[in-house]
Amino acid sequence: MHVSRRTLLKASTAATVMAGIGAPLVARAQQAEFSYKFANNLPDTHPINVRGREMAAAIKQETGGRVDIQLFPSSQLGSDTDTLSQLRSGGVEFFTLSGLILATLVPAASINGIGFAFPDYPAVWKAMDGDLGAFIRREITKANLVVMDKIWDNGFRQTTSSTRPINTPEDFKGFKIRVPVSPLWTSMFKAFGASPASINFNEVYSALQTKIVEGQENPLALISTAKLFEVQRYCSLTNHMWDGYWFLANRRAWERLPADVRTIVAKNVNAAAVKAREDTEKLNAGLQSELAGKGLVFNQPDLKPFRETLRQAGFYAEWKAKYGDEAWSILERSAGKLT
Ligand code: X2X
Repeated sequence: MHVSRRTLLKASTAATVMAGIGAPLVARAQQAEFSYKFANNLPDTHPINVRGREMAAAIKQETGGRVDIQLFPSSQLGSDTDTLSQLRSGGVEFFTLSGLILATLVPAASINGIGFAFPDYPAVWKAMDGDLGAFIRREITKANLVVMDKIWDNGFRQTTSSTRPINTPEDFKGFKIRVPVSPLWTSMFKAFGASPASINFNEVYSALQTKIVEGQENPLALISTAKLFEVQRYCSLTNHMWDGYWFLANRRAWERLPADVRTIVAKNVNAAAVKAREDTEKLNAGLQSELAGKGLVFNQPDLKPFRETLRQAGFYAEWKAKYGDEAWSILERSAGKLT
């Protein structure tokens, strides 16, 4: 059972009243040597937070209570772009962030989000646990952040809307769609002729509810856990990109941990990432009927014309030039020929 510090303090205050001065020692003994914050933008019920809590408990136990990781789900410490600044300054020690948003700081980190690059999950894990992931992590390290080896799954992204389903690339024309704060996302939806608006995830529900935008795109696990189905009518299985979360650490906070403690933390974070991948993948595969039951109307568009539209708009050529030949050839080696 998890006992939060607040519960413990409350209990010890009560105990002090009843039993005198012995009890506060219990609270003092619980003060961890390293008390670190782990922030993310996901609902408490999302696999990343469920596995994240297990991970924190295992780390606390294996370090004999020296490391206490507190979770802050649902952007409680600020939007993604705010939290990235706090991570860099050291106000937040751990943060899971989409590589595509991290690209505002590390441009190469968005490369796995290139439209229609990966056909399926096996191709994703081969790339992200292989050369492509290693390349991205080197770039992240150059930006003076610490990154764990295993990326956490967000998933293949689907398009939802309150106004119309997306059946063909033409349906995107003029479509007011929320995208995360990331040049790649904006560029891709502009290539479709849509009107993308960059909005952090913590404002997405209300942006959809108040119809500031017509639609958004996210994996089914998030459409479900963030209850976006309450404010959307259609869900088009566009599978247009795969997106994942890098587990990042502030470098000074990481280096304050003794080497043996770092080993325990990294081992547990990576193990939790792998477990959360399985949970999220299952949710993304199995949620369609549940969401249909809640009123979302699904359609499966033919995806070939979408990729062709991007090609004709010069999207692949433009991003190949931005990432450079080396990065692009690593992507194509794992994902297949794109240009
Ligand atoms: O902001 C989003 O849409 C989300 C939750 O999928 C990401 O973190 C990229």
